[in-house]
Amino acid sequence: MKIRDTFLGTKKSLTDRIKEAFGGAIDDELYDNITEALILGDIPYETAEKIMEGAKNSLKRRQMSDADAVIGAVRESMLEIINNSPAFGGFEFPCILLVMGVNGVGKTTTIAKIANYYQKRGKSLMLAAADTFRAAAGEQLEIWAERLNVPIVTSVTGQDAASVIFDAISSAGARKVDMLICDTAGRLQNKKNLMEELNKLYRVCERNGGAFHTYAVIIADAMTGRSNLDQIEEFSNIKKPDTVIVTKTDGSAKGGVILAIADKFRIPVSFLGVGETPEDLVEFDAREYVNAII
Ligand SMILES: Nc1nc2c(ncn2[C@@H]2O[C@H](COP(=O)(O)OP(=O)(O)O)[C@@H](O)[C@H]2O)c(=O)[nH]1
Ligand SMILES: [Mg+2]
Repeated sequence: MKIRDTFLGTKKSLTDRIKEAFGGAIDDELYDNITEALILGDIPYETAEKIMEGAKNSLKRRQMSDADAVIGAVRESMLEIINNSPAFGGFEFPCILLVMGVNGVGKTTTIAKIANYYQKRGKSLMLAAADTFRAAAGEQLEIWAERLNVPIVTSVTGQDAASVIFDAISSAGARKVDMLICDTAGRLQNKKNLMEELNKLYRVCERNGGAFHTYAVIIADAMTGRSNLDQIEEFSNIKKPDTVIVTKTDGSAKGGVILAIADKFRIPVSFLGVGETPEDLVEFDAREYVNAII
């Protein structure tokens, strides 16, 4: 699957709405209509306004006034917002990825995808099952590890996640693996505990990682749209994530959450999840993404 085949719902609705709203004149009504369409595509109001400001300016400058010009201007303005936010520069090896995100967003599946991606590029991998809260979470990761033929440090439900990660780091160091990917819990008894726990896990990685670079990777589910932003904000309070991976872009998801991440948090998006198998991961590309949504 290619990025251009993602977010198809957004593309149709945005493009159609702009064409429908276009009565021949570029006026405030048209701008309002487009802003509304952007918001319906999961773009926060302030970001939508920013996009429209940029689009208005470029249309004025170039004195263009047809529907395609409007679409082009909106597209360029979106691209500018993403390009103003830092781009993902890749992981430095050896590294530890601490993968965080609410239950069900696709953490465990994405770990299999990342492992597959880097394995294909000649890197040695190891996994750590540090989601010890949810029963069966560890087994799910073990199944992936077996299929991908990647070593895993397993755990039992209720085990201290920090001790799992601690063991995994020593094992990864001894085997000299290039990348250790740690799964974490998406839910604990309460929110405050979860944030404290993740903070602790991050510190365990930093303190004991030695030569390993530690990256906080947050997984966001495109299907849940803007409600992801609250999660990212909360995680940012403990540690600003180094990168976001957006999953489930293959369904009827709206694409706006990526613009929101760029505009509000300035966290680079590295990959998009485009399905349920380990192969279903594509590198994020700003222009392809913008072309996919409008
Ligand atoms: N369509 C689609 N489904 C996905 C994607 N990523 C994960 N899933 C599905 O989402 C569900 C939850 O994934 P899981 O990895 O268990 O989430 P976790 O609770 O965050 O670890 C599973 O059914 C996955 O197959 C994706 O990119 N596209
Ligand atoms: Mg999981």
